[in-house]
Amino acid sequence: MEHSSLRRMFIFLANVGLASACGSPPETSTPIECTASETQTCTGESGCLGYQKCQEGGAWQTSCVCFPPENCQNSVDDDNDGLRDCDDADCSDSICIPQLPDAEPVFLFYLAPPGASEDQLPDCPWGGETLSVAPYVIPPAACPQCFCNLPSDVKKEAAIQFYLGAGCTQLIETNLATADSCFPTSSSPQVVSVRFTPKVQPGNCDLESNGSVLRPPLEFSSLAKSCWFKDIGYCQSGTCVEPPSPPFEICRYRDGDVDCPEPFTKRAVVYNSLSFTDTRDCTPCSCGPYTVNLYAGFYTDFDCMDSYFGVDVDGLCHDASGILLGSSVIQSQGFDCTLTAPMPTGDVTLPAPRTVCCLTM
Ligand SMILES: [Ca+2]
Ligand SMILES: [Ca+2]
Repeated sequence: MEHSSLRRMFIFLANVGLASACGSPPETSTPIECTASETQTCTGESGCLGYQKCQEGGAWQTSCVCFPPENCQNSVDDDNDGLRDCDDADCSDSICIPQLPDAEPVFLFYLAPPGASEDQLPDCPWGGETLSVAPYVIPPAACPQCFCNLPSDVKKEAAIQFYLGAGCTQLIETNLATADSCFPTSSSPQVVSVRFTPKVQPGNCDLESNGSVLRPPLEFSSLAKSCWFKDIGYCQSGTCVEPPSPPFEICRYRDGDVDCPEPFTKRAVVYNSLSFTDTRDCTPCSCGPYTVNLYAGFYTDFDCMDSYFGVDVDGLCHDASGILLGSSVIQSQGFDCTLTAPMPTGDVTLPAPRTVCCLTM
């Protein structure tokens, strides 16, 4: 290659290098406006307060998305004006329930008038429970009725003794007579005194018991309904809720039977109706030994037809002088028995009380 040709090539290459260093204009590129995940507020087409997100490539969204209206029961500043729920003027229809120390969250409460039954209570809009309101009375168990009966197989008999002398002297005849059967007297008419001694086998009465132990329901001042709020919001001084629909009020619980400080001036002490422990019962009833009361009737004939006179079958000596004795009958006139009646025992244990503190509105 000639020297001049080498020189032209060098100049060409030098020019190419110069052109690439500063000769051609730069390509057009989008300016970086934002970084990913960044958002900014903006004004939407309707004039609403909204936001734009940073797109890939570092440019803001062209459209402005309006913030949602303030939801007053979600503890979020939905419309991004710096105020949450009840603290936002958009929630003027909701109410801020102040805090109460040592209290549970707010709930809806309905105190029924005395005597109202459970099915007269209003339904909860969302869910809840039935409560029993103090003061209360715990009726004792109603015990079954008990009776003592003379056993049907008791033999009612008496020893009959006739005497020729007064004061039961000179015994002339001894017999064992069964109740309700006529017993002819062979010693008539010489008998001057008589002694009838009961001969009844000893034993206890039979027990008869009617019914079972009844446990009457507790008598409370009234019933109440407690309902949960579906959603509860925020306010700086407490809790943001929707106003209650009649007949409900807004209340808070405190454990125990305690005071309700201002402004919770309405108060009730309540118990969960399902948490009672009932140990009410009755002692057993029982019957003691029986005593049969026998009576002896005397007759002038031998067939117990013509009643004449009578004496108690008591083992004592009875005067029979001047009496024509033809026959006699032992008769039962009832019995005595000691009944040990059942006694109510046990009690009802209630769960720990809760105090309902309601806002006076
Ligand atoms: Ca909200
Ligand atoms: Ca707000």
